[in-house]
Amino acid sequence: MTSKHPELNKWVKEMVRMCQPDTIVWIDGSDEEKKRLEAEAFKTGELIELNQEKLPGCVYHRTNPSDVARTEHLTYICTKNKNDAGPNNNWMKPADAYKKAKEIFKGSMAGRIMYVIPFSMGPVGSPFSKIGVELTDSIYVVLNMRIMTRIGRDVLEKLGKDGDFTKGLHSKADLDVNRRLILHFPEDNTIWSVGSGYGGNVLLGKKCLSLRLGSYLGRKEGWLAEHMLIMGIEDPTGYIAYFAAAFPSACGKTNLAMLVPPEGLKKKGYRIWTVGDDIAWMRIDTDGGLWAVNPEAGFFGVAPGTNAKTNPNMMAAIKKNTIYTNVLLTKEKTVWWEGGDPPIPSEGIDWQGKVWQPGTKELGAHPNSRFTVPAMQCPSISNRLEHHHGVPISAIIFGGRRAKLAPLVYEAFTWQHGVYVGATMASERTAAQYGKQGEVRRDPMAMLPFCGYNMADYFKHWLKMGQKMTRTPKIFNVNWFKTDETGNFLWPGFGENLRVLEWIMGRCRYKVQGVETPIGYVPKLDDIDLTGLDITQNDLGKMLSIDKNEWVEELKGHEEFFKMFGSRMPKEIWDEYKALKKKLAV
Ligand code: OXD
Ligand code: MN
Repeated sequence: MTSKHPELNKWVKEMVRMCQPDTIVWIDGSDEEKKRLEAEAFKTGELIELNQEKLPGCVYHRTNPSDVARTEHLTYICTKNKNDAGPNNNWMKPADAYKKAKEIFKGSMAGRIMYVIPFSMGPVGSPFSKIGVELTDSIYVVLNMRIMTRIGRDVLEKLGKDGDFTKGLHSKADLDVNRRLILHFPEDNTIWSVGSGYGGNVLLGKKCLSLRLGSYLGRKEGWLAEHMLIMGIEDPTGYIAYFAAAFPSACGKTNLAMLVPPEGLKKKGYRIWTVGDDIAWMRIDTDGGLWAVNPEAGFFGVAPGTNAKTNPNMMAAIKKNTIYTNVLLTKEKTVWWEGGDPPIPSEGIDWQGKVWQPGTKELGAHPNSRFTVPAMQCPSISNRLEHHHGVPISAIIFGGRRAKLAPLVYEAFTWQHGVYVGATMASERTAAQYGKQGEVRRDPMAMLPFCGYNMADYFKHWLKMGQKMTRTPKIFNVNWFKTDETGNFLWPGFGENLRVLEWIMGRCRYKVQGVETPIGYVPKLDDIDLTGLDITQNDLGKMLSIDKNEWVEELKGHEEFFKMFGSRMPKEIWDEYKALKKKLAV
């Protein structure tokens, strides 16, 4: 089989010449194809079939132990001009990058099959969507792409004879970390990934296309590709407000996207609708407002810590048709992970294939072990996931993990100020992350590893988008992680976060007032519903307080970060910096 698209056929031929696969298989996306591929992978051991009574349609996979996370130091943006990639990216000259990777790709698929996966990010045919084609030698990749994106015949049909598409090439090659490269060529609409089998590096629709190339295309075409969840909150009258929210990793983004209202608020009649947990593509629609689609069709979530309390909706979703990666495999062919629901299995095989028992020093599941699950299986999924225009965004929420400094919630004064709030986002490292605990990492809009071009230009693009809108979303910042003197969290988090979202919703509908502070508007103490919580208004006051000295100190970090971008940094951001400095001085 080939396609009706001469350019696509020509490119596949060229890549075949380089990678030398034995066979080429065009993926049609059918159920029979899925069964055939699974059977093939069970034979080779690439996949293990799980207990079909307890986990129907579920399979298990282990990656190479040296290949368990995104390798940011091997990820490059290859633009002709180094400054276009910016200080926020690793950079290689396109010609050098192609040459270096070619050496690894050459003959890498000998003895293997090359799968050609046509995929659509966003509903097939939506004006928001983008088409890509990924060539890969991994069945695991095909089966994951099948869940995370829309694949197959419909996509090829939509592409027609001359549609635009992103060229994605992936080979596991020999999985050697010294011969691993994740290369983005925004000027060629091309991605080359070699030497890895880990999701974030190899599911090319996700971080590579939807964020790195997506952000580049977004600037060129006048839209935003963001590392954000999208959720709707239905109030007791049936009105649904949609929010997009960006958090650095380890801040509970997936849990927030599908939270279950706590008892007190459920009685009021609130309901959550999940649109996406990781990526938002946002455009200005004909009404002058910002509309968002989730370009993905599945969730690629972190397993450890996911349980019936932290995320009951996800626990319900992953009971069928799910790919489990690097979790603990039990004797009865079910799965478990640290921070999962009881019972703890008496014995199992860990993510490295070794025997594990409770008390074993090593973890049963890798801290970055994952599940891949169709979004439609989530009980809170919104039917707007398939809507061509997505959802209208009322508020954009930024957040981070800060033990001090940032109050529980505050609202930016204007869009421009909100861009400043996003640009100065930061999070403190937790024990689960490599590096010094407590150290503050700047991660503007949670896009530092994902912005496919110079971040100074990215801030400029955000400012420009604000000027173009007539129904501009409000911008907020939240911090669930403020602690008391002894290091205990002040706020209970999880489902209770809805109490803060309720205030945000009230602000968007001009129903509650804010209290002005130097950094933005915070809630009046009466306006956060504390019913049923063991929190006094005095405690809440502490969570909402602003310590000017801490903020003056924080500003030094802002300045240092912005200076990295030199004269490319937009003046408006420096204006906001100066305005804040002045307010803090009085
Ligand atoms: C992810 C990430 O996997 O942000 O979503 O790393
Ligand atoms: Mn992410």
